[in-house]
Amino acid sequence: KKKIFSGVQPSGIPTIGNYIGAMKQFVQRQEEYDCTYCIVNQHAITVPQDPATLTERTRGLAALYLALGIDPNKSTIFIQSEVPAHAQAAWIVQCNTYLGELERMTQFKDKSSKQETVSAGLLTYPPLMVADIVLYNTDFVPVGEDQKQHMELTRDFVQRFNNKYGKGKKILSMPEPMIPEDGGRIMSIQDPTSKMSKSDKNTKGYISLLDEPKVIRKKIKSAVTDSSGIIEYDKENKPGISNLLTIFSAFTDQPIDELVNEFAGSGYGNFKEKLADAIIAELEPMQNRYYELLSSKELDDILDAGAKQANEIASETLKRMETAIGLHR
Ligand code: AQP
Repeated sequence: KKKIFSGVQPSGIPTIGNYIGAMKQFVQRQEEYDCTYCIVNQHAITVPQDPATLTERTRGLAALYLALGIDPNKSTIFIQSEVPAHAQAAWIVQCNTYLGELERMTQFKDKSSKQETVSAGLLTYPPLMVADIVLYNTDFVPVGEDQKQHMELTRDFVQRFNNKYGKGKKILSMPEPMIPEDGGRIMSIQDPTSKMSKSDKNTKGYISLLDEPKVIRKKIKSAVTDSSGIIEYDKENKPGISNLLTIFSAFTDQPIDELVNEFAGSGYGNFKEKLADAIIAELEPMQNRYYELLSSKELDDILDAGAKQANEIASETLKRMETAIGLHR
């Protein structure tokens, strides 16, 4: 089986953007691929986090992975900081990545412009991501569009590392991103020109996977549209309604054109009500499972087993990297 690796940061409660862009695929791919899913808590600390909240969200994200349908008998689920090879490999990656490459990353530019002080870790976030991916001999990485540039950096690194240290042999596998055709970039429902983000200060801009049904209805009702009242897909001129159509399509698996036909002549009010129904129908049963799992011992057992499995594979790859560059006796 080909190998998949991906992760989500416990920097907030995941949104329907994280779900549509990445997490939904985590579940769908596990039959066909050998999957490893990480809770990337070391990535989360590249921006300030409250320690207690971070701990709580880390456990919460693990419960959410399971509640969404990731099956620990098929896939490995673990917490990044419980596998030391990530930080160790990241150092090797940093020493083989150029400052200019990192300073060019749009996520670094975006996120650093929003911080009062910028940690060195925010700049070296992509090398840690490279380490995450290469440690598991990954073939495919299901991610949203915002990670495309980091994936290109990962591929450049793998090629460079293999060329420089491989002596004709392949040390690391070359990974490829898996980005959904529609839904790779879900926009804020308050400002459809900016990306929906779980750490957005304006909580009305996103729908979190744990929002209660009545909150979901309220947020969808107040989602920004336009004054024309016509439901059509036109990303440029009607970004608000186009974003809602993309979300609708992701939650019902109905193609966008079909939805446009179905809602022709219907007002935005009715459309939004049906959209909220579709989101709630998918999220509500998942939320019930989440609350059952959150305080269970089963969750700890799964995370312990996951860390053990991940450690085995990751330390093997790390050894290979260290040996290749001369970090051994
Ligand atoms: N708006 C989005 N649409 C589609 N996919 C998205 N992803 C993020 N936002 C969208 C994808 O979700 C996965 C997990 O993201 P992450 O936790 O690694 O961090 P991020 O990309 O920085 O996402 P956020 O929600 O914006 O988090 P914060 O606010 O903490 O920075 C990734 O595959 C990502 O592409």
